[in-house]
Amino acid sequence: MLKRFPFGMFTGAAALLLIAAPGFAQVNYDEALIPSYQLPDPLTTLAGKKVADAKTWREVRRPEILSQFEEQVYGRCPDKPKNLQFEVLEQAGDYLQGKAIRRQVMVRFGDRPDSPAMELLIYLPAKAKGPVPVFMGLNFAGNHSIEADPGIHLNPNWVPSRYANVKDNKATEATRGASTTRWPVEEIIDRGYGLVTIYNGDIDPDFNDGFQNGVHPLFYKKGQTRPAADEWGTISAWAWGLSCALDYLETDKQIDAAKVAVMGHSRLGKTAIWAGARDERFAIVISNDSGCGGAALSRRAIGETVKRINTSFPHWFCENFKQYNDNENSCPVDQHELVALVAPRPVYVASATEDTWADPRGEFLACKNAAPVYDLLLGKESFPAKEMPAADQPVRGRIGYHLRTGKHDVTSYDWKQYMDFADKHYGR
Ligand code: GTR
Repeated sequence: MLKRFPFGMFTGAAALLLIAAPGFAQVNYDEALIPSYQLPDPLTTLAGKKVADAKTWREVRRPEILSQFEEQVYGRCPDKPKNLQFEVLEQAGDYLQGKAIRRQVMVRFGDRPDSPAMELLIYLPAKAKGPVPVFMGLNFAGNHSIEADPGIHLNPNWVPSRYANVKDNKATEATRGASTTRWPVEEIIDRGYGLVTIYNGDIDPDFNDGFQNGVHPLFYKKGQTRPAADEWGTISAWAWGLSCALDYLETDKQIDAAKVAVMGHSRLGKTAIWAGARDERFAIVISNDSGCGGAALSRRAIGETVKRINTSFPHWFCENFKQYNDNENSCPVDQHELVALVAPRPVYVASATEDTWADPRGEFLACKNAAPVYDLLLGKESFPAKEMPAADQPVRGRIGYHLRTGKHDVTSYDWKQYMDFADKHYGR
C-alpha cells in the first residue's frame, strides 16, 4: 500500500507504521498510538449549558463555535469590499456541440484597475428552462487547466511549478486541460447542473510570502504589514473569495443562487467547508479528501498533524493556530464542529482508502460527531452510519460520507456521489 507524503512524494514503506520524514518528527499511521483525547461537545455552551433546542444552537452555540474557528484556526476575514466589481469578459453559446454555454466573469476586489481580481469560469446547460443549480469550487492551476477548451482564458498569474509544462511559475498553452479528470464538465452539464470554478491563486497565491500578494494587503490598516494573530490566513482568504463569487452568482439570472454547492479537494476541500461554515448562503457543502484542517479530527494526530501542516504551510491558517502544534487537546474546537457549523444544510465528506495522510477514519468520525447537531436541528437521524462504512459504500443522510477505493484525488466516482446527493436534497 502506498503512503502519501506532502509535496507529491510517495513511498511504499507500508510495513513501517511510524515513518520518519526528512526534517520532521515521525509520522504516525497506527491507530493504537493515537493519543487519548476528548472532543469538545458541540452541544454544550461555553457557560456549560446543554443545548437542547434549535434556538439556543442558532443564537448562542453556533456563534461561539464560529468565533473560535475564526480566532484560533483560520483567522477572521474582513467584511467584503463594498466596491466589488463584476465584468462579463466573454460568453459563448456553442460549447459541447451546443449543450453548454461558457461565461468568463472578472470579479475585482476594488475599483482601481490594478486591484486584485479573480476570474470565474462558468459552464451552464444551454437548454435549461430556468435558473440552474451549480457546483462551485476553486482549482489549483488556473481555469484553463480544468477543461481542454481553447476558449478559456489562460491564467496570467503566478502558478505552482509542480504542474507539468508550467514555465517560471507561468501557465503555458500546454497546461490546458491538465486536470480534466477532476472536472467532468460534460457529465455535470448532462445532469442539468452548472459549474463555476476559480483559480485559488487569483485570490491569494499559494506560497508563503508574508502576505504581501493576494487580497490581504488590501485590508491592512495604516502601518500593518501582515495579518494579526487572529486575522485571516490563506485558507480564509480563499473562502472569503468564494463568498465574493457567490455575490456575483446572485446577479446572474441563469443561475439559481439558492442552490450553490461549494466543493473542493484537499486544501481546497478545507476551504470549501470553511466557506460553507462561514457563509450560510451555500446550500450544500462538499469536502473531498480535505484531511488535516479540513474534515479530519485534529486530536487524532494521525497522518498529517497540526504541527506538520503549520510547518509545511505556515500561511494557510492564522498565527494563533500554531499554539496547537503538538498540543491539539488544548484547542477549543475540533473539526467535527466545523462540519456541524454547516447544519442543517446538507454536507458531504469524502475520503479515499489510500489517502492515509488525510486520515479517512478521522474524517468519518468528524461526520459522526457532527451528527448530534444535525439530529437536534432536523428532529431525525441525519447520519445513518454507526461504524465506518466499507469502501465504496456511500452513507447518504443529511450528512453524506464515502470512502472511495484509491488515492488522494477527485474522480468521476466522487462527482457521481455529489450529483446524486444534490439531486436527493434538491428533490430533482
Ligand atoms: C498536502 C497537504 C495536505 C493537502 C494536500 C493538497 O501536501 O499536506 O494538507 O492539503 O497537500 O492540498 O493537495
